[in-house]
Amino acid sequence: MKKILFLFIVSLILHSCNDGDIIVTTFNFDDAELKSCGNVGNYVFYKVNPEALESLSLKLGVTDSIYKTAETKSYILNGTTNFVNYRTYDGILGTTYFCSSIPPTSPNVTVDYLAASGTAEFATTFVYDDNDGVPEEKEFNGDTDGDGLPNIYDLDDDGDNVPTARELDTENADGDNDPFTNPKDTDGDGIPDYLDADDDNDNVLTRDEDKDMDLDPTNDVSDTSVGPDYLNPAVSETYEITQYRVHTYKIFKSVKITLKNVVLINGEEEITQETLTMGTIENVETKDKTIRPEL
Ligand SMILES: [Ca+2]
Ligand SMILES: [Ca+2]
Ligand SMILES: [Ca+2]
Ligand SMILES: [Ca+2]
Repeated sequence: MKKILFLFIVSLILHSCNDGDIIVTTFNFDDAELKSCGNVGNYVFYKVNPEALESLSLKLGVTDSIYKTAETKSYILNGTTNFVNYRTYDGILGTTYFCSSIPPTSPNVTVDYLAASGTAEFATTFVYDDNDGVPEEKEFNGDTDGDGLPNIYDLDDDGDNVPTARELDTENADGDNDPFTNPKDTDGDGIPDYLDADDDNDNVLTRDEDKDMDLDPTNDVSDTSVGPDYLNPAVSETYEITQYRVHTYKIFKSVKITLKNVVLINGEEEITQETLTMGTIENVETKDKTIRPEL
């Protein structure tokens, strides 16, 4: 999967309430990787710029499973359970500074801004992998067999109980070592086998040419000189199959975090940011799914 590098450059304007002076400063989290730890009830997101001995961190005491769905969620910063800190230190932060259960005693915090208002926006995106040999961008954008699993994460796209991976160019007939190019089309009807529910065009669904009814049509062979019955138009016995095989797929989840309308406060000093991009965490969560779709 692609790694996306987000450059993180933020210019801040500090307003000093005491004398009306405006101090302009820049802090720079270029190349600082957004990291996270914790879990439901106590999420921590942080990035550290070791050169300037500074950090930007977000604590979220929410009970949501943040990455459950591919959508954008907003959490209100309230200063107690949900808040942002911008801090500087008198020394380099250890790698476990933000994630240890006992707060580290060093380095010391030298400047501490707290944001108790604004929102933290979480944009979660999913990448699916059904490991079926069809590249995600080449999958049909829909649900060929209507089993509720879109082709991008359906390992049996035509629902014939023969996995897509076994219906491509499995013999490497074209010699290019890519099973997706020139996929098999046994009956020559112009529909490749992996999208064809009746692969031999004998008017019996491949799924029903399953004599031992074990949800695997590939092991039912009446004539060994031809091959499995579902690829042999001379054999057209039908068995009433009422189930799909079990399907598995993976979801790789990534999240982009953006702070909106945050007001960082340190005593009488305020830093206001309309939009502050914290960054993206690739593969923040990976899920293995197992499901038997309804036939
Ligand atoms: Ca499907
Ligand atoms: Ca698929
Ligand atoms: Ca098929
Ligand atoms: Ca057939």
